Amino acid sequence: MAKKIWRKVSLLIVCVMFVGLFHCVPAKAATTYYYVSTTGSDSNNGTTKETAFKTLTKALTKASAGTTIFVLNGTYSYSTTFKLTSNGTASEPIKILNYSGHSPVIDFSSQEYADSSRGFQISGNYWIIAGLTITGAGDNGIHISGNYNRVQDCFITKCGDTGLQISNGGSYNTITRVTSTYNYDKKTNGENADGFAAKLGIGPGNVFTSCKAYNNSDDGFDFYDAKNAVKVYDCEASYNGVADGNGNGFKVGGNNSADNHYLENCTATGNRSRGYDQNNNTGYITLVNCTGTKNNVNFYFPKAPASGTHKFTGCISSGGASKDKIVGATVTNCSFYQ
Ligand SMILES: [Ca+2]
Ligand SMILES: [Ca+2]
Ligand SMILES: [Ca+2]
Repeated sequence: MAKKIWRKVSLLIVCVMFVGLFHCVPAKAATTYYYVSTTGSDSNNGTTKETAFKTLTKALTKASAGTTIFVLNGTYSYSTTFKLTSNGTASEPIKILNYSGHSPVIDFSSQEYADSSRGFQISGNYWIIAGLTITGAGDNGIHISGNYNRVQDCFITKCGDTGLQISNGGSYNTITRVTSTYNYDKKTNGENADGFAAKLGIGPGNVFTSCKAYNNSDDGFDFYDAKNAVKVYDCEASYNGVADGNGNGFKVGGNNSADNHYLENCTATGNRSRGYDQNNNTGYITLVNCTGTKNNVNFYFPKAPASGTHKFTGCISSGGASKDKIVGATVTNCSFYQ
């Protein structure tokens, strides 16, 4: 016991000796709050509602682990991409939030229509974006290539490509209660703009929960050539497919990548082509309690996986114009149109 106490006392003495030199006790950075208001000024200090910054651009120059930026009501127009390259931490993410009860709109419609014209481009880790309406980006409203980011309670619309896209290795991102709608790539006649995409080489651990994709020109959700499995809970894909768009609700993989995607409690309604579709995904898909209603084809899985079987449980198909195609699946308590 005496030895233990002496060890503690000596450690304390050593710490005291080196405080200021080596910071024995790591100081916990205080959460720092900044405010953005249409009536603010970028020469303010930004630290209260009354002394808010005018632009998110200015507030983001202050962003580091533990920073929270509150955005007040109003429409904020920007023509450049917010490149979120800093990193938060698990315990101190960097947050961009609507101020409580406020519904700010971030309007990118003055952006050039180009692949590089994203609204928010998150290559950093541990960001949280919540409570924003994001509209009119020349490409994706939000593009994520970083890890452990969260987007929640946002409304994304009228972007020139997919509303929210995860690509380039993005891992462990969670997208919750986000709606993505009326996205349309006009110069390619609608063939690319999905509601949500996790495609073209993502990492593991990406999850969509309670998200809605409707009236997008291409697909609702697209996991083409993902390279890793995505999990989807309680999501909805409706009435997608305009002009040259494919018009699938959930396109769960393709390009001979073996990705074992998992969907539970999802609904696909009125999509121009298929409710649940894949194009040469060689992995197996698990669908639990998913419904397809009034799509041209509700469930389209015409090929057996390269290994394993698809697992469809409690799925219901109704009102499809053409028959479902189900091959290589273990089917339990489902009602398909065959
Ligand atoms: Ca594009
Ligand atoms: Ca397409
Ligand atoms: Ca697509």
